[in-house]
Amino acid sequence: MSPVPRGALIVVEGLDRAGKSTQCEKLCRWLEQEGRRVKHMRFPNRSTPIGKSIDSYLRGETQQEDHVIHLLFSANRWEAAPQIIEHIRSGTTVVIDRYYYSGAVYSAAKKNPNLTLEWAIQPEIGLPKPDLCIFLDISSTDAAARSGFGGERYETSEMQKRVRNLFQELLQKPQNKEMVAVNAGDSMEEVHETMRRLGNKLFEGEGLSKPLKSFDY
Ligand code: Z5A
Ligand code: MG
Repeated sequence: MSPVPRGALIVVEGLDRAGKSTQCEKLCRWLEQEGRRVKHMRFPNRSTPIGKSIDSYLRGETQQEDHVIHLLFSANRWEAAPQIIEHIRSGTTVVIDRYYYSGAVYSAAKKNPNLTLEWAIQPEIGLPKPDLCIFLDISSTDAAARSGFGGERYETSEMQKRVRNLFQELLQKPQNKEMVAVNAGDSMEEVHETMRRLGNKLFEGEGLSKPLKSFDY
């Protein structure tokens, strides 16, 4: 009996209101229609004890030292890592709304001199590495014009500009070849169509015949 082919690990990243959650939903629905098993996850996962601390921090109800909250975001991914690996191994494709790329850039964007991008990326080393990371790129002005912007900590245009620059920095790094930028200013259907194309390319390529990698920097 031939082994079950592994699932793919697909991450959707971008600024607040770039359309990540909308596009993750659409991508999952399309993958299911294509006959694939799919698990939709998101970070922060606010349902765990660590996630609840993150949630109250993001709502401004509690304070945390910058490094502490950074490590909590990372721990929130590490606590899910065994589950991600098991889904992929058993043939389920995992679609994740935000992952360690957000982890690194939001903390580094705080301009704390002791919390650089290089420092912020370290606790993420060893996490399951995505086969594809779709970066939904949108200007902070366009993102701010979409409904719901402004409710949580970090949702200021200055912070969003720095976050966008840091995402661009990650895109340039040779170790992040799985990152692809997509214009998130296009219509929802256009963005979805581009993402379907990227999905088809991934499933038709050689990459998924190789084992899932661990993130290395
Ligand atoms: N954070 C961190 O610091 N460290 C970490 O490790 C992680 C996260 C993982 C909460 O994240 C915060 O946590 C976040 C980063 C930080 N920063 N802040 N603040 P979150 O993921 O829970 O929440 P969010 O990212 O603020 O934003 P969001 O609301 O989830 O945005 P979205 O998912 O990208 O957008 P959406 O909900 O799909 O769409 C937003 C609206 O735009 C909605 O009305 C849509 O109908 C509309 N929309 C979507 N696409 C389009 C297009 N193409 N055209 C027009 N309108 C559209
Ligand atoms: Mg969202």
